[in-house]
Amino acid sequence: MSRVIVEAEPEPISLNLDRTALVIIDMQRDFLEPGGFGESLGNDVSLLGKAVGPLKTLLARARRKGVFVIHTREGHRPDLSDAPRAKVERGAPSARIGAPGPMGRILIRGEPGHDIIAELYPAPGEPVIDKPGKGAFYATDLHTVLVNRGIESLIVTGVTTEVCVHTTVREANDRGYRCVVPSDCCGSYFPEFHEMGLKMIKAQGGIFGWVSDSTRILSAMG
Ligand code: C5J
Repeated sequence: MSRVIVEAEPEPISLNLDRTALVIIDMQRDFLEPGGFGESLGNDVSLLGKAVGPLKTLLARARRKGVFVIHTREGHRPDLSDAPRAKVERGAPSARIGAPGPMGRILIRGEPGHDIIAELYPAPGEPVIDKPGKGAFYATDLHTVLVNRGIESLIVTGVTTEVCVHTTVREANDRGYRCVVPSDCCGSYFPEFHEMGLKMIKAQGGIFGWVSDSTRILSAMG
């Protein structure tokens, strides 16, 4: 057993690295790359890009230490049969799920913009969970994959802090996982939402989990 103590708020968290997964949420081209769907909506994608460097370092260390790595992608079937109308019929018609975007149809599986950015591309054998919702547990087999690996703790990273990362942490907490979020390995188009999202996780004695950063996690991992 490889147990480490990670400095975090509201208190240090003890992780058995053999039973910990690094979960990388939705680091997709359309959310992060200049010229993608996120930027076409007027967002400053460099705010998300700040997370790539620290996350790349954490991913490399996790791989070296044998920590289970899992990736997710938000998206839908090309025929939109798994996309609720409430989600599809939102926003300007040209910016809706399934509409033609700058990197292919918006949030459709198999389109270039739906793919994971090159810097964090999944290695062979690392599961990729295609999720139709914001939370990575909703309508996916993520829980089964984690249970089968004996995972009890998650390092949750990715974008965006207050949407898919937050929803996933809440879902994970309800399913009994202990979650730590490295603040520099996630990001939001809205810096104030990023800050508040992290505050919400660690408030009230860690109501949904713990917040740390890549430096403190790397130092604990060794
Ligand atoms: C994610 C979103 N991944 N903001 N999606 O957070 O729609």
